[in-house]
Amino acid sequence: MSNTLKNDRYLRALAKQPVDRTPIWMMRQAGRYLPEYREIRKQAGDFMTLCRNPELACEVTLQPLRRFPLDAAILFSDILTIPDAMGLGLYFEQGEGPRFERPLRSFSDIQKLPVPDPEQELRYVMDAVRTIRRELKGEVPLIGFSGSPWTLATYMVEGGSTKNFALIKEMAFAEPEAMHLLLHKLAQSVTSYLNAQIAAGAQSVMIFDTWGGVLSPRDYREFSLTYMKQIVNGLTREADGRKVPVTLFTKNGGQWLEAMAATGCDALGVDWTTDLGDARARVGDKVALQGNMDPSVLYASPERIRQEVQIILDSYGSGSGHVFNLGHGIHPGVDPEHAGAFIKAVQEMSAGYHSE
Ligand code: 1CP
Repeated sequence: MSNTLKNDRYLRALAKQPVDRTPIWMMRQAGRYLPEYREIRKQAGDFMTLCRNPELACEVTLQPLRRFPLDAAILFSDILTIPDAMGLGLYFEQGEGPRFERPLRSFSDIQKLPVPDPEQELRYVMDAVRTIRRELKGEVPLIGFSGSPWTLATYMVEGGSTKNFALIKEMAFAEPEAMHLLLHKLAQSVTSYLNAQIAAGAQSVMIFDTWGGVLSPRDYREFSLTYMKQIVNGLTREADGRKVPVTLFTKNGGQWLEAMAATGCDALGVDWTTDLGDARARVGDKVALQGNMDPSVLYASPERIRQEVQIILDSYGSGSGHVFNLGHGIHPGVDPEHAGAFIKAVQEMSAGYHSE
């Protein structure tokens, strides 16, 4: 596969190489805030039909890039494809978020779980990666992704989204052996899934640990970080003669940035509850940083959005190693014009922080 990129600012920033301005992409940049996404989603019927169709998945991946001058594309899929491929039966109830038909209830459920073969049960994801790479025509890099073992386990044990994490924490504390067997199988599954995405053409990968932040510091290391580290160690780190950077993101994980950086990953996603400049001072030269505007700022006026962009650029300071992003996914109710104002602000205002 040809590896020449017209715009490689995102990969250069992750490698802390000089850039002309700070690259930007937005978590959940393809999705419900875009009317063109809602249109395709309506045609497809449901969300998983969209994910399972490589042409449609490619189309919605490219939608935000047609509208905005973003510096990276992210595969349109979901973190819950792995549990689905393990046989749990993923479905979406209208307006209710993800659910599983067969959540994990016992040690024997976990013992029976297979580690999926990405080119078999998850072939539709790999086909989407191949299609998107072809259609991107080298414009910008493609980001592949997965959930972290802990985050996937929360959905698999709870049977869907949860507010208090009662069942998963009961398992962690009352049946640690079962918990660890599940996390071990998920770490193996995520490693082969991400390696298959890299083989199919993903030029960078990100691990979303959306729920690591509900754990105590000790439990975070035991149940989440250990397994993300195993994954980082098992990933293909180079493809077509270029480094494939790995970004770890633990939502509400600001207090653990040093420990996360020590896993050997290339970059950390930072949410808005941590000051980016403090984060930079703490991790030093070890990793690049991605973030970290509160997605709710996009409800405010373009002027207010610009102010916030300025605050974040000042906080990180000059030099490479920063990928601008939201601290979490863009909300479905945001006006796409405001997203456009945000991206424009980063592009216009960030050049002064780079001397190239
Ligand atoms: O159209 C619809 O109704 C479905 C909404 C939707 C979308 C657009 C879901 C269901 N998933 C997605 C796509 C998605 N999910 C992407 C690709 C889009 C892009 O970024 O451009 C990605 C990277 C994800 C990742 C994801 N899914 C995470 C981790 C990141 C995060 O936001 O914290 C999580 C936790 C999920 C689970 C999930 N899938 C869908 C929803 C609504 C949820 C969240 C459920 C919950 O809050 O517990």
